[in-house]
Amino acid sequence: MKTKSSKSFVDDFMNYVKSKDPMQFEFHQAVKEVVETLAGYLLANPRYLHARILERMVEPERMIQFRVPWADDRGNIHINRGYRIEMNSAIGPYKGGLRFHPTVNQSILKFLAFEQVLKNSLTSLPMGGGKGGSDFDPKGKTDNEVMRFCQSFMSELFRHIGQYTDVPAGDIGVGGREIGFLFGQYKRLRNEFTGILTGKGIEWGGSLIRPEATGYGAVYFAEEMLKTRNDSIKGKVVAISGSGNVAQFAAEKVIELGGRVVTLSDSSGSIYDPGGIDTEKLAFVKELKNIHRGRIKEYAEKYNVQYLGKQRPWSIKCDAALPCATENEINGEEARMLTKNGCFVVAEGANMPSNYDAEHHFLDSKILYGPGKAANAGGVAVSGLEMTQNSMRLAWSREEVDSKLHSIMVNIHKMCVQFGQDTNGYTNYVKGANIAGFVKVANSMMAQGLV
Ligand code: NDP
Ligand code: 2IT
Repeated sequence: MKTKSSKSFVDDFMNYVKSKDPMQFEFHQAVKEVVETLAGYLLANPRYLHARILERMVEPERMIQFRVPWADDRGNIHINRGYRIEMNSAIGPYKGGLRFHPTVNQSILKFLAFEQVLKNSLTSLPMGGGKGGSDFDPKGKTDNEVMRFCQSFMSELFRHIGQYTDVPAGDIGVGGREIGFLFGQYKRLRNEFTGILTGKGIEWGGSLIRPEATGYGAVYFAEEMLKTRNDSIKGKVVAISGSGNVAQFAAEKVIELGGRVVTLSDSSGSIYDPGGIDTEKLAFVKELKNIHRGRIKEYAEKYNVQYLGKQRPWSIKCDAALPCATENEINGEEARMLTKNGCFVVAEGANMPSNYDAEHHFLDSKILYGPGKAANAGGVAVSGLEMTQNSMRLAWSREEVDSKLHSIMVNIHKMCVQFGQDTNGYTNYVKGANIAGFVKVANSMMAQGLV
């Protein structure tokens, strides 16, 4: 094979990916990041090129798309689209969340599934990668409507999943309530009580710490990055976006470790509480979001703090930023604002929250930048631990699961340093995570023949 430069390798590969699916912009973005950081490694290890491993990895093993008809409380009929992308099963059954959000389409799910493959590999647990969901919008729906939707969704999905095949979980718009309805329908159709979903309730096969795991894990990862500079979260001013599952428990862990959380947000705007969100205020947020399903603006009204309507929280001065809402929620300009205001740690609770410019700005600024597939891997890691407990038919204590989660995050950090540290001592965690995640999957694919 003739020698290519990294740049032309990336260009050729991206042209190949784009020619197949020209409109899948989020998928292109996720693949480009990986290919850019892997190019040097691949050119130095041509066996992966000969085997065309990367070309295989960007092609889902299987994609399922299906009709999800359901009736609202007034009897009106709605039709949504359901999906499951079974991306890669080289190291274990497909594993990854389900997202219910109006923006869900093939591009979003393929980007998430592609990230998931490398993320799951980083956890060191035997999980392949997948992602699914629907363009159904749970906002404003009654519990009964959500239940009927979930039952209809599972009435097709059940034939594609299984404890040894594909094990979905939650993501945006899919939390404990939805997992319950989905599990109930699966059990009814199959007449089988097995661990086919994670994020289940504690009384029926769930794991302690799974709800906390993504947020806690992101903060453990931030702590590990800070340790490399003899620093810690204690005393740091932290801006968090989102106010859902990941944001709530990231905030909880920051508070516990002595940091000051000054922002939260939802898709309507952000709140700025300069004094810091304490445990009591966080309990209000959890009730507001998980039970009343209200808007974050109500926090500003209750505690008389500033509400930044239609704005993201990145204009607020902070030491650390934890984006925990959604993809591309930090653009280049916002990234520059963050670092200009002194932010030097970014740990991504969300998947791909920094756009291409933002990510490159963080790396060029040599701040501590932990990309989603490393920093938010705690959620799927504890899902893996939930699968283990289900297989063993026993349940571990809170302390046991938390300590395993902590070790997994420390280990992911270590692997990122191993593969991502440059000769000047700066760790490019993006490069580290991508190479470390890739190697295990690629070697497994090579060992399994042309699959
Ligand atoms: P939730 O549905 O619990 O919360 C999502 C939060 O993000 C809400 O505050 C929501 O606001 C906000 N949000 C969603 N979409 C948008 C948007 N387009 N623009 C602005 N704000 C938005 O989801 P999670 O907390 O579970 O997920 C958050 C992120 O973390 C996602 O990127 C997800 O992929 C990632 N993640 C989740 C894991 C998990 O275990 N749950 C594991 C690893 C990563 P609103 O209510 O107004 O929509
Ligand atoms: O993006 C993710 O890692 C998740 N939404 C969690 C997946 C899982 O299977 O727990």
